[in-house]
Amino acid sequence: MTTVRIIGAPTDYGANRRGVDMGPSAIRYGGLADQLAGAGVETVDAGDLLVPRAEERDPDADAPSEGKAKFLRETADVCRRLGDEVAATLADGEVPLALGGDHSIAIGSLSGSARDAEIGAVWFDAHADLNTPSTTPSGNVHGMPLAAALGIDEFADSEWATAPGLSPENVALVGLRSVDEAEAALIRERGFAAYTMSDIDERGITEVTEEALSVASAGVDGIHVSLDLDWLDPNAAPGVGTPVRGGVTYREAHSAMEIVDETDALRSMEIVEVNPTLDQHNETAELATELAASAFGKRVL
Ligand code: 4U7
Ligand code: MN
Ligand code: MN
Ligand code: MN
Repeated sequence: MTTVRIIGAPTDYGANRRGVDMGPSAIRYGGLADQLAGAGVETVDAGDLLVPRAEERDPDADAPSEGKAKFLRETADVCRRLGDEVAATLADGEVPLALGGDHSIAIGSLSGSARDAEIGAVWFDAHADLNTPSTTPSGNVHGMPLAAALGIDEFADSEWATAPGLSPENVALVGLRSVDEAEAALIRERGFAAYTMSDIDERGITEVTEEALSVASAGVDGIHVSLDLDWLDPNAAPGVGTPVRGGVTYREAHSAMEIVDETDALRSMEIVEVNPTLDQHNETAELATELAASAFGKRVL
């Protein structure tokens, strides 16, 4: 039987809106353990990593020499600890499920997941999260985790460059509809497997997700699934910090997570960017728990 270890990473350093730090509580309260039980997996809750309050920190304490990246020092500290937890979970034969927090925590989960293995990654998100301190329009690190993990440009010599554990050929982005110019250039130059909402409109969620998963899982030990709730349309997931219209529907999201389960390559996962202060009756957190259950094998019949 699969055992899923839940690791909360209640950060909001990477986002410019307060509230995503309440994500792990909201997702647990939204019924995560029951949903996963319904998927037939055992769960262990490792609790939350300790995250100092942003108000007590200087966002520019570790500012890069060029460009900007707010709370980089604090983010790096959380990601180091999360990476250790993820690696330890895998070493114990369990599947890590990290709960954010903002998407910057993916730097930690990816580095932990790729520590002793070759991995692929599927990025379900409205955004590409491929900015670097010099290309970011906002300075928010939640727009940079994929660039950090791939060691792009300024991140090349950083401790986060998980390569060769994660290689760019095994990265797939699904559901894109808000991509900054520099990110678009990078996607074209490096030939990332990137599927926009138009691709989903034309080809359907099943074909696109199957292709993304086959790209990510080709020749690797397993895949990391990164689920940013703003991947969904704001109608289905209102409680997110950076909503973008025109996302996937409730049913499409479930269908994609069911394909994740069927691919049988899931090594680690994270659910990020749930913001309870913007939510309605915790529905986005509840949706997150349902999607996790689908990814871990829950079915109606
Ligand atoms: B998320 C943005 F400019 N690209 O870098 C940026 F549009 O983790 C948004 O996907 C990033 O929610 C969104 O600030 C990060 C912006
Ligand atoms: Mn994201
Ligand atoms: Mn996003
Ligand atoms: Mn967001």
